[in-house]
Amino acid sequence: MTSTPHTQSEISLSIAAVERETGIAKDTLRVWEKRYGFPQPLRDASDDRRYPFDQVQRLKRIRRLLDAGYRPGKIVHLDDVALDDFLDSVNYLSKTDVMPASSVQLLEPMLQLIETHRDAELRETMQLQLMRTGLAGFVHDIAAPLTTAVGEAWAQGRFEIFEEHLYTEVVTNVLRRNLEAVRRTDSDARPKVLLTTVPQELHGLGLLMVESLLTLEGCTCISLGTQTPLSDIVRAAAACDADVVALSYTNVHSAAVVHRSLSDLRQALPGQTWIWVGGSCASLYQKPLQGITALNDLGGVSALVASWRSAQ
Ligand code: B12
Repeated sequence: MTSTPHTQSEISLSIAAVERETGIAKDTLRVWEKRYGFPQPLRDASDDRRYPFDQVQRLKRIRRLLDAGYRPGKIVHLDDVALDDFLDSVNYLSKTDVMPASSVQLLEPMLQLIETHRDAELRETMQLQLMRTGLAGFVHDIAAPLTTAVGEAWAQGRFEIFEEHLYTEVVTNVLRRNLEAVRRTDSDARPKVLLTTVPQELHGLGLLMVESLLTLEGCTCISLGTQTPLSDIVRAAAACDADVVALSYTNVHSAAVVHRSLSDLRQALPGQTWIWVGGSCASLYQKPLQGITALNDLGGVSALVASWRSAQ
């Protein structure tokens, strides 16, 4: 079967797809439409909203400004030129304040390799960096900030989705290969950590980074990859005799979803099985449950392992 490719101006998304793509809730989109006159979706034959591609792109920019602390009333009504002015100042601040100049210098050449689709050179550059810094240094100084930078570049329209996929393939490949080289063969090393994500969470790079660090800490890691149904996580934890279940949530979920899945899992797992949670959504997990530890970054992984070992 062949299909005619759509041009970007012909593409339109449903409200659910826009929510997924931008992280802006459906109700909020409807409220903004009434209150600020933007977005202005078209209607399909069933009178459902359809959001044209350019409006979705503008919504992504608005989302970035909201994340940077702007209020909707100040930015939702703005046109692309005005939004770009605000974004320039946010990008300037985030580059200079959040990412040290040395990091920008290190990452920008790799971003350019992604942009020009030189995947073999990217793989080679990453492998060289890894040999210089070791696996842990590579995870902290390259893989984590570069992944965030790739997400930013995509949100700003610098990268296309396929370029993000290309990057994901290369970094996954480099991490996996080097992780296998340090994995121990005795599977008795404790803690035994089962790693996965819940259904709807397709992002697995954070998990792979944690797996690398945990393996270097001498843990036994069993990764199920992404999207394991909760009942299967519970069965796998029992079958593998896991001491810890480690989960990763990026910011595609609402606080309610994160909290519900964690409390369901906490109830279903035996009390002695610890749960470690990370990823950008971990900060949404605000009502801590006993036996669950949430981390926003990779800096605390050694301390997590040490606290499990000292409790035995
Ligand atoms: C790669 C990527 C993809 C790949 C994933 C492939 C793969 N095999 O993983 C693909 C192409 C599949 C993808 C799909 C989508 N993506 Co995407 N993706 C990304 C990207 C670039 C990296 C994601 C990632 O791996 N992050 C992991 C790390 C780097 O981030 P982290 O969550 O902050 O975690 C850190 C720590 O907390 C720690 N950590 C993580 N887990 C754990 C666990 C434990 C136990 C511990 C201790 C620590 C820890 O490690 C990390 C490193 O510091 C991000 C950009 C970003 N900034 O994250 C977008 C991003 C997450 N994606 C986004 C979107 C919109 C999507 C899609 C909806 C797009 C679409 N139209 O299909 C889908 C949704 C899929 C879904 N339902 O989950 C948005 C989410 C926006 C929002 N809602 O707020 C982002 C933020 C991009 C953006 N800037 O807009 N994506």
